[in-house]
Amino acid sequence: MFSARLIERLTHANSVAVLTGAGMSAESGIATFRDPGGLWATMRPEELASMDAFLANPELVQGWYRHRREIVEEAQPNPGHLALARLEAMLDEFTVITQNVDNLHHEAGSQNIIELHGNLTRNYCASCRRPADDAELSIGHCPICSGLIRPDVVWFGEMLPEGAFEAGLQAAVSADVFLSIGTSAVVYPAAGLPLAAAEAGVYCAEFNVQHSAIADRMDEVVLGPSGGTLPKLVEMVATGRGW
Ligand code: BJW
Repeated sequence: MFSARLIERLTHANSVAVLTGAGMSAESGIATFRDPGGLWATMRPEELASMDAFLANPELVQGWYRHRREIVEEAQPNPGHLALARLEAMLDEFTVITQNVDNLHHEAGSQNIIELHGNLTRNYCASCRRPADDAELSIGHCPICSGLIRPDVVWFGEMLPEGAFEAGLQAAVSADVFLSIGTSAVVYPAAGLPLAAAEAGVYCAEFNVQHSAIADRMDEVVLGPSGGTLPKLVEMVATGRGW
């Protein structure tokens, strides 16, 4: 399942960075985007996840995010999330760089998390940028300025949170090992992180149920649901490190 090289590298690593995508949370019951049956199997991304879509039909977009938020609030971290939190505890430096907006790395106990695409559990006013609560999202308008309330996520064409990509890039290129987990690696700039790590000579492994768009640039691909593969990997590393 894993190469001896990956286990060896992780057993002696000081610094590890991981990029996670929607597949990481699939086993928590949260739909991915681009898989069959995923969030975008029937809707085009630009129809929901862009400012143009929001302005064209704010109620549709607000309703879609309220629905996803309800699912996220019911969801629990899966064994893959817990395995990453366990691995972090063994290492000097560990960075979770996530494209996910579901808060499950936090709930699993991971400490050093960079959220590239925001967090679905927060909202703000698109006009005055004041943080907004759930009730305000339900009403749809800001009580102060009447602006539209939106989720604190990054839509297509929007900049990532200030400093997030730069911090992720620094973690990626300075790591001893980089893991790309449960992402199709088609959305940039996030997909540039494993590529930058590979370019910098960092040992890179992909964990996915199928090959991603950048699988051929990784040193190895571990096929299988990450809720199964990651706990096995971390158990072997823990044994090797005497944990
Ligand atoms: C499993 C599994 C299991 C299943 N175990 N695995 C360079 C080239 C081309 C385009 C661009 C470029 N640079 C920028 C762009 C434009 C654009 C972009 O990338 N477009 C491409 C899609 C063509 N990027 C942007 O617009 C970004 N902003 C930006 O670049 O700002 C600068 C700028 C500003 C202004 C003008 C121009 C530039 C922002 C991107 C924001 C993405 N936002 C979303 C929505 C977030 C909110 C929400 O949740 O609704 O983020 S899109 C969506 O895709 C979401 C995800 O985080 C992201 C990535 O998806 P992910 O996580 O990879 O999911 P899937 O479904 O694609 O894949 C799941 C994987 O899991 C699959 O591989 C499965 O096999 C696997 N899997 N079960 C392990 N159990």
